[in-house]
Amino acid sequence: MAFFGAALVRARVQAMQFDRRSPRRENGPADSVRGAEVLELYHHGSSVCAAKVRLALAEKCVEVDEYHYVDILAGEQFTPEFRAINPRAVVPSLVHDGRIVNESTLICEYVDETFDGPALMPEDPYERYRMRSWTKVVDELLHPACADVTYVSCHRHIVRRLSPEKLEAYFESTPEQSVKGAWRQRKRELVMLGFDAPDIDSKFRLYDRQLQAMETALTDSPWLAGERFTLADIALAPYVNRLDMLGMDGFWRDRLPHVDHWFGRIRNRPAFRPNLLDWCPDELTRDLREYGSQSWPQVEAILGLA
Ligand SMILES: N[C@@H](CCC(=O)N[C@@H](CS)C(=O)NCC(=O)O)C(=O)O
Repeated sequence: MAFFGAALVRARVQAMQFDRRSPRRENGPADSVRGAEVLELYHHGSSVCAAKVRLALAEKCVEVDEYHYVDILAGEQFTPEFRAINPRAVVPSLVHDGRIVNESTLICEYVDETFDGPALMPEDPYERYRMRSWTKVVDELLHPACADVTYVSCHRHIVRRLSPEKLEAYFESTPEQSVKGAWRQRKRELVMLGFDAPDIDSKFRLYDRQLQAMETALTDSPWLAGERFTLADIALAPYVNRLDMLGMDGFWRDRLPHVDHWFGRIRNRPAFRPNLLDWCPDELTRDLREYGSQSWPQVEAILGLA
């Protein structure tokens, strides 16, 4: 990761011409608990990692001063300006008074440690370990699987609306180390081959196993890391919501009652709708639902539910 002087970064950030679209923006908390410093978030409407950070900020009652919408399905993440902030060309990035904070899990911890507001990490070291076991599994396993699941079920149809030249540029601009290792090649496979992409079934099964692990944990306690709502719940919420937005709640409905109940409680939190649904533009919400529902019979077959 590149580090820059705060002044240089501030100048670069100010020079950037990111579109500040804010579909139906109503970011929950009315009162900021911060001082005068400036908080900026680079994000996208269907990014699970960005949704995680928006949720953490809202649960913490921290208000963002400037949202920069980076359309990752149109290639806006590949500009030199954005790569100066996020060298892997991925959202989200938080810029706090000119200081860049990347990696969604680290951003969430940074937010919790930096600002006042409800604590999102347990005090007790063992409980904190339990919380981090979930955020680690998201980073290492669930997020890479989710990228495949999302692309093959929906996003491949969206990026294929690009002209052949733009699609080629979209593939070639993707850094090798991006969403995960070898993402440039994998993205191309997922877009061009769909459900015939090598090893795609295993990604849906991995997702399913993680939901089952959640079911086991939630049998013993109301929240993933124990008695309290923590960054573990915040980390998993966008991934369950992703399946829900794809019309794939069959992953857990009538199968995993504790996950169902947990997600119902997550959905009822005031921060949920503004941060996990409303930032997704209507057309993208429709695409996720329609393409996802069309893919569901294949997913059911992969999971052995059909
Ligand atoms: N490890 C990173 C992963 C971020 C990531 O994968 N972001 C996705 C959206 S959820 C992205 O920007 N993708 C851009 C692309 O596919 O080119 C984090 O947790 O922040």
